[in-house]
Amino acid sequence: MKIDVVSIFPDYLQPLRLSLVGKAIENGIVDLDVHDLRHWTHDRHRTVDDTPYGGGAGMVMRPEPWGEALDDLAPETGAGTPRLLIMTPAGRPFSQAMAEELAGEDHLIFACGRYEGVDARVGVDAGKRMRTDEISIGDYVLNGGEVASLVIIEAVVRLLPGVIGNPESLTEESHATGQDHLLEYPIYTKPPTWRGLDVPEILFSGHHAKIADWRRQRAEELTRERRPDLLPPVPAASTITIERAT
Ligand code: 6GU
Repeated sequence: MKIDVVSIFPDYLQPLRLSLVGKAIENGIVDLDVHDLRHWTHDRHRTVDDTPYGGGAGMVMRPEPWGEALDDLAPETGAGTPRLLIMTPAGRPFSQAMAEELAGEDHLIFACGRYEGVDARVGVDAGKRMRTDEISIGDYVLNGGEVASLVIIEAVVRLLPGVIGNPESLTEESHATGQDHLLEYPIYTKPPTWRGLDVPEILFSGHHAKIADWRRQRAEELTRERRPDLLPPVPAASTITIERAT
């Protein structure tokens, strides 16, 4: 998978060279290029931002450097166009389902906005040539899209074949699609007692069906408590008419 990231702070993406994603790059599973948006500026001050039309606080990223960057990174090739992801808190919410979808792509381009955001015409123009989405990683505001692109790249790359040693760990975890959308059950390792806290007895039983039942129950409890929004909707109680003798 080819991944291009465009940012005015390329160093923000350095953590991708570490750990699992770093190894995927070393192994050639991922070809990552981080680009400085200022490379596509032409003035002495390498300007990327300006004041918003219509007034208001903060600065907006000018469209020209973005347009040129995307022209260079997404050349017209016959073999499928890249997928462009514009990072913005106003985007569609990122999810595990989206990570799984993106893991099937050959080429992703991440556009990391800063300031109040990128001129709205950049996405419209890019959308004429490639599949373009504005994506948010949650309902809070970051200073820029760099950390959001780190999050998405990590979530996507770990799904690529050969990145995670034991592929079973991908299917069991929280939010994996096909897991009934439950949070993961609590897990334990040695020692059996630690600071007065015991590992639940059932886990020593060797009774796999009972353990599976217990885990399922704990997962449901945890989900009901923390993320009731993930549970299937409770069907409306059917209306029963009680007839009263007159
Ligand atoms: Cl993608 N960008 C910024 N700046 N803030 C965010 C975000 C993205 N997702 C959540 N908050």
